[in-house]
Amino acid sequence: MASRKSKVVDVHTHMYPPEYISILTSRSTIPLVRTFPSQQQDDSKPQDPRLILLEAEIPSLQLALSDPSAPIPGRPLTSHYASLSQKIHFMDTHQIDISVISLANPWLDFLTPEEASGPLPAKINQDFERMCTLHPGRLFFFATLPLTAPSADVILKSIESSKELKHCRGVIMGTSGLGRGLDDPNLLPVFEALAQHNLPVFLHPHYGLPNSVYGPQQENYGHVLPLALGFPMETTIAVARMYLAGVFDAVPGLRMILAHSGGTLPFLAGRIESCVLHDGVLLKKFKEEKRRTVWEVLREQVYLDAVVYNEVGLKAAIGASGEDRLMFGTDHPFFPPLETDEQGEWESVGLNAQAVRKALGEGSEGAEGVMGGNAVRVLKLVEE
Ligand code: 5CU
Repeated sequence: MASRKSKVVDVHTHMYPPEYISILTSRSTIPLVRTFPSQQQDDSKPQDPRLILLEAEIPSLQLALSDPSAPIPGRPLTSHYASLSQKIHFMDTHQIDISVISLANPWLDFLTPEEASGPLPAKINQDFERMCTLHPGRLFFFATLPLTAPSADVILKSIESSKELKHCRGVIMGTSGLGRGLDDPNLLPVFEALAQHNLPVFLHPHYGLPNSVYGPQQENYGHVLPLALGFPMETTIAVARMYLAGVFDAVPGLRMILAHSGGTLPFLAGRIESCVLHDGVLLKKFKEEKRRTVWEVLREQVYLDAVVYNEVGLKAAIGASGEDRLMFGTDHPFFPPLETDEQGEWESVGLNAQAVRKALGEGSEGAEGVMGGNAVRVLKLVEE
C-alpha cells in the first residue's frame, strides 16, 4: 500500500477466540469445525480442520460425511482465525495501523436461550477487550450481543457492560435480530439503548438467500453465489425492511455501518424509492409521517464499509452515502490468497485498497478519509 498522511484503519476484520472455536468443534450441526478422514492421506504435516458455517454448505457437508471421496466442505480453519499475533502480523504486512476487530458470523445467534443468558457472551466480549489491551492504540472492537436470550433485559445489560469496556466502539449484529429480522418492533429497545450509548451497529450478513435460488447445479459453483450475491442481498433486504418499518425514524440516534458497502443498497435505493412512490398504501402512510427518502437515511444514519473489491461498486457507495461515510475493510481472515503465501500480501486487501485509489484518486482527501480518517473520526479510535 502507498504511504499515507493519516492512519489506515480496517473496520471489517474478524476473529474467533479459542473458546468460541472449542464450541464450534463440539457441534454436529452448522456452524461447526471438524476434520474429515480424507484430509490425512499421508504422513505430511497435519491439515487444518474445516470451518463450516453457511446453510449453502450443508449439501457438501452431508455428501462428505456419507462419501469419503467427496470434496472436503467449508474452508480451512487456519491460525488466522484465532491467533492475535497472526492478526498483528497481517496488519503489519498490509500497513494497517488500527483494526476494529469483531467476532465473525454467526456470532452468538445459535446459542440456546439458556446459553445466551449464561456467562459466555460477556466472556467473549472481555476476551476481545483483553486482546485490545495487549496492543494499545492498534486494536478496538465491536462487541457481540446475546440476541437469543429469553428476555430483552439480558441484551440491554450486555449493551451496558460492553459500553464499560474501554476499547468497545459498537456492536456487530446479523440480520436475524431477535429471530424475526431487524424490523421487529421488539428490537426497538435494543436499538434505542445502542443509540443512547453511542454504539453503532456493524451489520453483517450470514444467512444469505434460500439454497433453492442457487439451482440444481449449485454444487459446481463453489462459494460464489452465496457469498458474492446471497450475502449482499441479505443485507439489502434487512435494511430495506428497517426503512419500510420506520426504524430509522423511530430511533434517530441509531447509526449503522453496513458490511460490503451496503450490499446492493447504493445501486437499488432508487428502485426502492420508486416502488414506494408507486405503492398507494405506503405513499399515503409515508405522506402522513413526513417520510425521509432512502437517500436521506443513507446520508444521515448509515455508514458503509469499502469491502466491495472494485471501484465501480465503490463509486455507487460513495454516491449514496458520501465519501466521508465510507470506511476501509479487509474481511480478514476470510478470502486468503490461494496461490501465494498467506503470510504475505493478500490479493483481496489489495483489491479493496486499489478500488479506493481508483474511485477517489491516490492520496486525495477523500481516499485518506476512506482508508482511515473517517473511521478514526466516527468511531473515536484514540487510545485514552
Ligand atoms: O467465506 C465466508 O463464508 C465468509 C463468511 O462467512 N463471513 C465473512 O465475513 N466473510 C466470508
